[in-house]
Amino acid sequence: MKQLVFATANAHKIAEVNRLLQGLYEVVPMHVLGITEDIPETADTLQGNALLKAQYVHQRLGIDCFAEDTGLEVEVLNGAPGVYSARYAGPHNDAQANMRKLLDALKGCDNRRARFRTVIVLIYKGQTQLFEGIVPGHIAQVPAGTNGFGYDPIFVPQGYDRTFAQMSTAQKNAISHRSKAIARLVDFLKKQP
Ligand code: ITT
Repeated sequence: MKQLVFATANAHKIAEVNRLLQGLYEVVPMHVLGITEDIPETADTLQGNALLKAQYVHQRLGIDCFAEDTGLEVEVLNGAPGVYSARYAGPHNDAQANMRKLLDALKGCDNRRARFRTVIVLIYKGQTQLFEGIVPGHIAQVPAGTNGFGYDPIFVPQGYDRTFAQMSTAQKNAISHRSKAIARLVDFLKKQP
């Protein structure tokens, strides 16, 4: 099977993407190829950070690879935490602290509209390709559910009455920001000779 290197250190992302690409590509996480250090994410856009991660791995290994950056964009917060979602409550990517801070910021707020946005950068045969996936929804009043990761316990996708964390991986994957972006990546790859 064809291989694709995924420039991420996030085991949850690897598991989700593995399921999405099952039967099409073997996803090779960067750590398997010896890249275990943190790649600096110093850009101020999702696209910029995804590009930094993909370029880092491409420069090190010289093979086709992709990276993604995801942000939770809240309407009344003008799109925050957005590109800073991982570090919203501090430098340690602490999901509980991040969710607490967001729920505090929205206390008493009726407009809880939010969306997850994923940007994938693929470096394929030396060319850079971009793919985006968005899922609209809202921020719950309190966390619910134990599946998934990050902000999943407080994000309710539009048309549903439960959080991503109350869904199975298969249910989340059927509608998620990441799966939409991955579907576009797959469309592109299928068209390549
Ligand atoms: P990388 O190695 O790929 O950079 P990361 O965990 O640092 O992994 P991001 O920079 O994309 O990932 O972090 C975005 C933040 O949003 C981080 O706090 C994640 O936990 C959270 N996040 C990303 N995807 C999510 C999803 O599908 N559901 C819930 N939270 C998510």
